[in-house]
Amino acid sequence: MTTYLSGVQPSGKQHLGNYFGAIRQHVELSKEEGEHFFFIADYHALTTSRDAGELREHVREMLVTYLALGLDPEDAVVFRHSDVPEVCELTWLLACVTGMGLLERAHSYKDKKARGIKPNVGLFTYPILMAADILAYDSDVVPVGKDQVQHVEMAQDMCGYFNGFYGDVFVRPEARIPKDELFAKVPGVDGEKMSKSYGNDVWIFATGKPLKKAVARIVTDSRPPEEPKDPDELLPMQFLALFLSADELEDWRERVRRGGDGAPGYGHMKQRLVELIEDVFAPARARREELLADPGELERILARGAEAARARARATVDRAYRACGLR
Ligand code: AQP
Repeated sequence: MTTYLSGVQPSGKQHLGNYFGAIRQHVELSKEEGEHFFFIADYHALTTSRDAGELREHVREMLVTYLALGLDPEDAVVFRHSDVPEVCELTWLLACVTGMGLLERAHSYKDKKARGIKPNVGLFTYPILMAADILAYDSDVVPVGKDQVQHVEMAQDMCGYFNGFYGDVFVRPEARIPKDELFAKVPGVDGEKMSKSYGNDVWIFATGKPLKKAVARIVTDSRPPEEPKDPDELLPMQFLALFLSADELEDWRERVRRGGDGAPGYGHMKQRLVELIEDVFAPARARREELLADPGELERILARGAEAARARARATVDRAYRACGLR
């Protein structure tokens, strides 16, 4: 039986990149045969969060987002990362077999540093905690966006180091990213990868004025609609491609290529995008409101998830302890 595991940081509101790159896959996979673990990565969020109330709020928002988008706790173990402190024990065991060089090569760490984000030790060692998350559940498949593939490869490396020293303790995981490059790495309104920490994101549940404002920020140029253009070079067209059916997308592309009278301008593209975001997420937005009104049920879901996840992680950590001589 295949075991699937993934997580999302409760570091703010979930954006289109989180949805198309990760959450949509999580929900789809949870309906397939196998074991499924999906968690709200609050330990990871601590690398940047400094406000206790806000972090709790974000955890609730993440849970509600998962549930509103169709993740059913009957199909998957849905849990909060910090309810399984066993992963911190495992982090130490993995840290002791991992060279500094491996972590120094992490793109995400290097990108954040290059953008002037002052890294703490937690951010630097984040890939070890992520490897512990993956290995603790004997995960076979880790569905993530493209930016996380290197971290899954690092988990493979750490699995190899530990097993190399102590025998076959951990299962080697594989990353799974969306087949289409556009979904695997959704651009932000500035054309870079959409990221909360880059401030270029669009919240999936935004609506009305704030949504229009977010979409208006998508970078364009000053060419008039009549001028024929290559649709692949236009950022608003990339956003539309996330949502449109193949036929409607081809129609837009053709009109952009042709130019002339009646060709769509950037304003038209953005207006259509606002409609699509409003429509596609409308049922989940309504469901989100219902879920927020029942905090007791949210707590029960987390408690059930914690119990199942913790039992599983404990067994793996005990196995690792015995293998390396701590028992
Ligand atoms: N732009 C993206 N395109 C496709 N997938 C993406 N993911 C994130 N951004 C994109 C995927 O979403 C999952 C959860 O991401 P995370 O837990 O790393 O953290 P996040 O804070 O939600 O993502 P950000 O916005 O990219 O965070 P920061 O700014 O903190 O680095 C992962 O599977 C990720 O691949």
